[in-house]
Amino acid sequence: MSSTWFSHWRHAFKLDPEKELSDEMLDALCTSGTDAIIVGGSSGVTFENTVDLMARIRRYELDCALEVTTLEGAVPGFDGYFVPLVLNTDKAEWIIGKQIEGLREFGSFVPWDETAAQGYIILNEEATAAKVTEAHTDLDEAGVISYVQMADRLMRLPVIYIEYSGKFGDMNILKRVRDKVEHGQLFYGGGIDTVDKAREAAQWAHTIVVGNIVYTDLNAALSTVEAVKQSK
Ligand code: 1GP
Repeated sequence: MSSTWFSHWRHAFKLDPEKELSDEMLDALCTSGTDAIIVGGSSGVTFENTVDLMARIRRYELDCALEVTTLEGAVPGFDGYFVPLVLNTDKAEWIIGKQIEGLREFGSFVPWDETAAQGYIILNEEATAAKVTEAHTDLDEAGVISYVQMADRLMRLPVIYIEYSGKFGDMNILKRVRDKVEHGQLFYGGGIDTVDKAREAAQWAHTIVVGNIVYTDLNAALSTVEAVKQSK
């Protein structure tokens, strides 16, 4: 795995700018020992709510990155930027189209050294991102591996993101994916809401991402950090 600004991340919280989070909750997340906060959402992301959340996270000393999913939500001032490419869709706009629109408009402002593409493989059909992008989520193991090889070997993307957002995924598939990833950093996200799930996913993924549970059970979300720290 080559060295990047996010190489050391084992655990990250993903926060949605559209969702409400009190100062106390944000403080608990930012001082939990997690490596980073990723700001991103599948809908309702605006310049205003993204700037607002960034400014609140910036008071803390931890990495804060933006997953750029809309043009209006592309806000300067983050430590790093991720540009998602959804690989398992036939809709070219999600693989390269929106990204080209973004570069046409903002290409000269991109901080390239702190910007990385993520090869998303979305595997939960119920996830908003799967619906929006019309992702082919019904892949068998060989299918998933072929996307991983595309992302990691052919496209040499710095991040391979196995995304089950909203549901805990198939850990056997994640294990097989890990065996195949040679160059990129393997991110896993989806349904991590207990210490055990965090530990299991962290066994195979380089980086685990914890999202939804932050908003429904903060203590459970915080416990996932400890699971990863113990496995370091
Ligand atoms: C979402 O991968 C993240 O993009 C995390 O998933 O919200 O299910 O934790 P959850």
